[in-house]
Amino acid sequence: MNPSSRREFLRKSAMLAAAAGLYPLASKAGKILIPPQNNFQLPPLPYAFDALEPWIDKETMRIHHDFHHNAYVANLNVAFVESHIDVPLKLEDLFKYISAASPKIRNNAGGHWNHVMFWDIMKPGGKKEPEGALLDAIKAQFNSFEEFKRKFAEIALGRFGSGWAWLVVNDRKRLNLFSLPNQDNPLMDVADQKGTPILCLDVWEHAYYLKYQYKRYEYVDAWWNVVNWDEVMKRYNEAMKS
Ligand code: MN3
Repeated sequence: MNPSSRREFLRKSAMLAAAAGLYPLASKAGKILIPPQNNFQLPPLPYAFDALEPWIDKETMRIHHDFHHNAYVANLNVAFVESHIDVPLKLEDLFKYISAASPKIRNNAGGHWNHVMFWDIMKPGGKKEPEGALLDAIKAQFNSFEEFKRKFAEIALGRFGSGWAWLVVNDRKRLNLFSLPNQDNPLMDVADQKGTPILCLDVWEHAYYLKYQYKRYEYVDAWWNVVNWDEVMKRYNEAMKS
């Protein structure tokens, strides 16, 4: 092995070790005290199940949070026990090396993290549109807020099967819109487009089928009424600073 390919080999090995929780995610920090089967817990929904009515119905929210999201959390804990690796301190760290983890960890870590973000970027009675630096950036890149919404909806509707639509700040500090399949997210090394997510939309059928059936376009259209623009602007400003 020549010196440069040896360096590359060592670099990749270190990344795999980090993904496996060996370094520096957990073992350097000492023993993790929480029992592994309970490392991840389902956070409560930040509002009542019926808070997003009439746009997203109570029953959909209850099932989505208490059963779907809960299952990702439960399965994630099981996946770490099965894999015999330490649990990372932060999922964001794990995502950088997720290609080295099992499909069960990838799907359920994404499922857990994405839903926490999804609940946070929604709220009842929020602003109708963003303001300040984010609105300026949207207008500069998409011409108008309406045009941005049209493009975002197009991406959400264009995702074949299950997945998410994402708005991110990319490494050039530009906004970018795309969708990813299943529970993948833009922080994962496997994602074909990456960035810091500031807005996301779950377009799995479980997110809308009870109320909207096959009419995903009606769900996407209604969803704009419950976007928590204060939270999205906060995420935008943090992404621009980092
Ligand atoms: Mn979902």
